[in-house]
Amino acid sequence: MARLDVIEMFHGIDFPGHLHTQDSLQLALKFPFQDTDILIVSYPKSGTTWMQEVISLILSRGDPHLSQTVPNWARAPWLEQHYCAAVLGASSTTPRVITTHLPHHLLGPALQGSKAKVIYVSRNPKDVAVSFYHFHKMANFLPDPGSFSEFLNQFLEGTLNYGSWFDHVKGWTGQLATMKNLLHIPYEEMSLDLHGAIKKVSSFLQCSLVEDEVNNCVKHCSFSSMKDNKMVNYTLIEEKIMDHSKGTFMRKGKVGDWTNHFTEEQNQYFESVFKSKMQGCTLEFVWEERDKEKTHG
Ligand code: PPS
Repeated sequence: MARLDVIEMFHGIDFPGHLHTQDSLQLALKFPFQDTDILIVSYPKSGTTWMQEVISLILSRGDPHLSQTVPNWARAPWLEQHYCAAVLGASSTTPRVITTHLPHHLLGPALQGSKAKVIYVSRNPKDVAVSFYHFHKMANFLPDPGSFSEFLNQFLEGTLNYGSWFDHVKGWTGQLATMKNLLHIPYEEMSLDLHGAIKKVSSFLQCSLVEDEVNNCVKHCSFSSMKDNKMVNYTLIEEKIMDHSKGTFMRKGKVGDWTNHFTEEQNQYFESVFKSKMQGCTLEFVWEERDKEKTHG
């Protein structure tokens, strides 16, 4: 399914016509979750693939065999993409691991009453914007990003594919007080203490690991291991869909790369939009000391 120039507008949000159809999006909203399901939720470029790898490794108790032989999209398919039903139908593995970029206001009703375990991954939106910008250059199913400045404006307006980062983060993290089966893990926490993050996720999944198993998970989901793993670095995807001469999916894997892209003016504008859009959001994000100092005094 190429449909590289098709955009599917669904409930006011643009999705790439490559892999998304009106039917696949509609089906996702009525998905019959099982209580044993594990759902990874994120806005794009927030650490989705990393969490897919963390979970695969936790479930295999640190054994990398599956992660090194089965592509991430077949281990943890995107619920809203057209091949999801086929992937889930072909496997009888429990628990099922499913991924989604859908916002809570669309997917929330399908999860109502379900005990499926939901892991929400967030990331500093400035780093998300930078990562997404570079991804737009290589992903031929996404529009040409134009200049970084133009792209950043679209990010802040919420008009990019997959919608608004602000709505996404507010929508899902706003459920933390009431949804017992929801865990929020920031990318920065994984970056600062991957070992601790893996233990936190494994305990949430009620799959406790011994120290050696945790260490194996850490080893196989490090940036360098994943960068070399064809099953997660997207080099299996053909050139006309992802142009690998224009960038790499596993690009830098760093916290704070935004400082290499934002001008002071862009940073100030970003901060003002952030402040107004995140008003009323009580969640404290710990992104990075440098960022905190720079932007919050
Ligand atoms: S997508 O397209 O939405 O599935 O992208 P996603 O996986 O959410 O985000 C891709 C970014 O995550 C980085 N990444 C990692 N960083 C550190 N360690 C590990 N193991 C890791 N795996 C993926 C990846 O490099 C992208 O970030 P940038 O900043 O572009 O490097």
